[in-house]
Amino acid sequence: MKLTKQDVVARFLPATLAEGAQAEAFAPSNIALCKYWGKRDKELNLPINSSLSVSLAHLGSRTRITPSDDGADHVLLNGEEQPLDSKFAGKVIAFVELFRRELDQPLTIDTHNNIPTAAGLASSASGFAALMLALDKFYDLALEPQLLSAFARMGSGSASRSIYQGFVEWQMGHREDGMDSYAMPLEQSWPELRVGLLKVATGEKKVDSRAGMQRTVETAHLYQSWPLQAAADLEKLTDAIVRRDFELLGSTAEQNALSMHATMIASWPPLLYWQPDSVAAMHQVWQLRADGLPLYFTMDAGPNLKLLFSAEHQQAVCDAFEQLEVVAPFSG
Ligand code: 2P0
Repeated sequence: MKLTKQDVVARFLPATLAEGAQAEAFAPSNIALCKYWGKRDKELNLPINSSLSVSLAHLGSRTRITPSDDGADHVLLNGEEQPLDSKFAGKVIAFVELFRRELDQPLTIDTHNNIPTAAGLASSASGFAALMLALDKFYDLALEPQLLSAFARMGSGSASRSIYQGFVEWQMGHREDGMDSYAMPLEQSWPELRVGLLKVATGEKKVDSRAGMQRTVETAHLYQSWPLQAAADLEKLTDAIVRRDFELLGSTAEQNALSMHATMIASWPPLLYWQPDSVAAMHQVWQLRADGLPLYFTMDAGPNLKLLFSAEHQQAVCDAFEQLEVVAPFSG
């Protein structure tokens, strides 16, 4: 029988928890330089490949948990109450239930994302990481970071990486219960590194990451090459970070993203997250690079680009791309 999230989490918790008073936690968004794409276990969000990301410092989610005084759960997002039968509230409550179990304590879960909505960034990574960190405090669990990461992963795979700031590697692991599939921070920092969030289009995407990666794994023959590509890229990125080799970092991240998109395009029905403006922006990056600007991009399951460059080139990059939101991941 397949293990469920409930089975796995229960093993690490006391039989019953004490009711909590209140707790609040923040977790950053993250951008993968080596992407997570494809699962070997959908229930536990166990990946087919290891991945590596950089967290976005102050951009992310802040979640507050308080006891609710009217006998019912409440889920708020950016100050607005979400119906309990909505997709968002359903996911939040299902995750809370992994910990609350038979405790009869209704809660208010209040999440604020400060990710610029204009940047079209996904917020499930920071959202589940912040929720996990808040639950850890609320129930006074004092879990180790590796457990926090493994549990956050069950909410959303990429949330495993949002437990930490800086460069983060999520090792795929091999165990059936997934407890060796968690993220760890790298010790290296890179103060001059900049990530530029370039908005191409906003609005809900038609196929979310979860469905998109499943379709790719099931229908794209090209996907067979992905785990090899990801493993080689992860090694190159680690080397680039250790040596602070920006060209190696940028070129590897860009090729990794385009390789992931190639597997998406080779799916059936095809998955093309790009808009015409995404392609135009890619050509603009390539032209600027040909003209001598060290500038690279990465892209996720959406039309927007994330630009990678060094602080010394920020002015030139901002001149080329108006309204770029620039993040310094190692600023603090
Ligand atoms: C990543 N993405 O590594 C990749 C690149 C999107 C493209 O992680 O099903 O929202 O919740 O585990 O974590 C988005 O996938 O998917 C993602 P689930 P998740 O950042």
